[in-house]
Amino acid sequence: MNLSIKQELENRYEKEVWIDSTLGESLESLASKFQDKIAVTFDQVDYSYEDLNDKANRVANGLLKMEFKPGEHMVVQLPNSYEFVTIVFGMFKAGIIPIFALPAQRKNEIYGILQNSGATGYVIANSFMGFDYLSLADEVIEMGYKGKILVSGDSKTFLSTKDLYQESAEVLIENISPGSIALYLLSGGTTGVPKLIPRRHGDYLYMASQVAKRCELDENSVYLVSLPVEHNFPWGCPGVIGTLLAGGRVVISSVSSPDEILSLIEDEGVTITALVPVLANMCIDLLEYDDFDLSTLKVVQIGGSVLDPNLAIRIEEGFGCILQQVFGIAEGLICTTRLEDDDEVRFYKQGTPVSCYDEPRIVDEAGNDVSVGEFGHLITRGPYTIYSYLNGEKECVDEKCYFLTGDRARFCEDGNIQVVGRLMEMINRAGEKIDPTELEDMLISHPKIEDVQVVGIKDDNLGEKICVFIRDDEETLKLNEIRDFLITNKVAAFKLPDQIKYVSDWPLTNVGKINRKELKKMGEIV
Ligand code: OOB
Repeated sequence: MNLSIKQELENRYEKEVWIDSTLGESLESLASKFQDKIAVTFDQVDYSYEDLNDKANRVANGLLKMEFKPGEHMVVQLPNSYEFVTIVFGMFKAGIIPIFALPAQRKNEIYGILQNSGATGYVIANSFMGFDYLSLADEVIEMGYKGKILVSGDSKTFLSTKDLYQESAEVLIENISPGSIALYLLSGGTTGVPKLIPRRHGDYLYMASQVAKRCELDENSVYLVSLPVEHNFPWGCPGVIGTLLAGGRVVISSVSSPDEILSLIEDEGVTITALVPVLANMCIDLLEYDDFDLSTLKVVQIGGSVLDPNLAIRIEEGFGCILQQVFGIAEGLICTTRLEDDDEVRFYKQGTPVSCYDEPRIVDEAGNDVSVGEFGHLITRGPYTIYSYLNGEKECVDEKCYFLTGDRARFCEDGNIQVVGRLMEMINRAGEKIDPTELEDMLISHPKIEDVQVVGIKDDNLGEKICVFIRDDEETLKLNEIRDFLITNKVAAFKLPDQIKYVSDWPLTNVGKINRKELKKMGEIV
């Protein structure tokens, strides 16, 4: 990476683009502007902007009293709750940097994160969804973690988050600059220890407010957090941060289940929520045999993985509102469709970057820009995209500071981007490259297939072979029927599947994306 290019970009962003504030200061001014207006609803209780600010101040003072120091790292692994928001804002105010771990993460990942970050604190709930986090805390201590542990709920051995709120609510904002690190998000890998993504106050505020503009949020907006809140999508795209900046209300669902989500939309008059495709599909299945009044809903954002256009259409019909596609990476770049885009764009494309300072490019293997309409590697730089992970792990940008997304995408004639999958997911069968999405798009049009994934499975002779996974309780089609169907549709012989498997449910990642690495493993089992 060329450091002088980086410096030039940074100077410009700082001067022209970033919001000149910190997350803590922003909450302070939102509280004086919106006062007793409801900021957050959780578990049927409403909390005002002033309440959130007051609690954040208490937490900030409480943390410093517990001898956490500004600049230190704390891993936060809490379930979706109001407390997550108050604690994290308390950290922003005290200058302590939260690392957003997911409740679904376990011993090896958590210990890896604690160790890589040198965290001095680890915040957990005592238990959630039947899992005992106190035992997890014992395990990471056994593995060598030496920092403090704070528990929400009962615990005999560890510190309690309740003690944080005892301290005075006097305003406290450590001397933090908008360009300093506010939080660490986790990279979206499906195995191994996730990399830590540093996001800064000014860049995060800027991104969230840009996405909020795209979603046309205002003081009447009611945003439902349906996904795990630690994920970039529900936290900042526009998520919690963008909604608060617009003066709206955030409703928090404690679990990502269709019945909880649909009930909350009805009960709380939700106007916008964000889902991953699999979860949206589950909601639509439920809507087919259960009635919910979703009339307040204006926008359903879908992102996180490739959305099949047939599902896109069903989402608008099922939810009775506008679909907004969101392509995003925790490392930065966010692209969305606009609410007024036509069907062609809303159903098939992922829109345009939320900032005119974003510089996405599509390049070939040699790093040269490809023409409009051609697929290639999506790389990008911009005011809220990172240049490196914590500890500089692995070079993730090129010489000119473009972040390498690893996604295969193209620019369409109309300027919208279309992301079709991961570059590495191209199946390499005896040297021939096969794009799994091409087969998936074709197979989904078969009347007996409702949900399908195509993955490459390791094979001694071919390198990789093509495996079709169909989600269905019954085995309705045989391999030769699928091959015949593809042949009728003029698919080249080298792209014909070698294997077919049925599953009743997809294996999912921590945030509910289809876990394709797990599918590969399942495909290898004969
Ligand atoms: C979001 O962020 P991450 O960091 O968990 O995952 C990023 C990866 C992308 O590189 C891409 O492979 C995939 O997830 N992805 C999509 C997509 N949105 C994300 N692939 C196809 N279509 C889309 N719409 O997943 C994320 C962060 C902020 C907002 C939304 C999603």
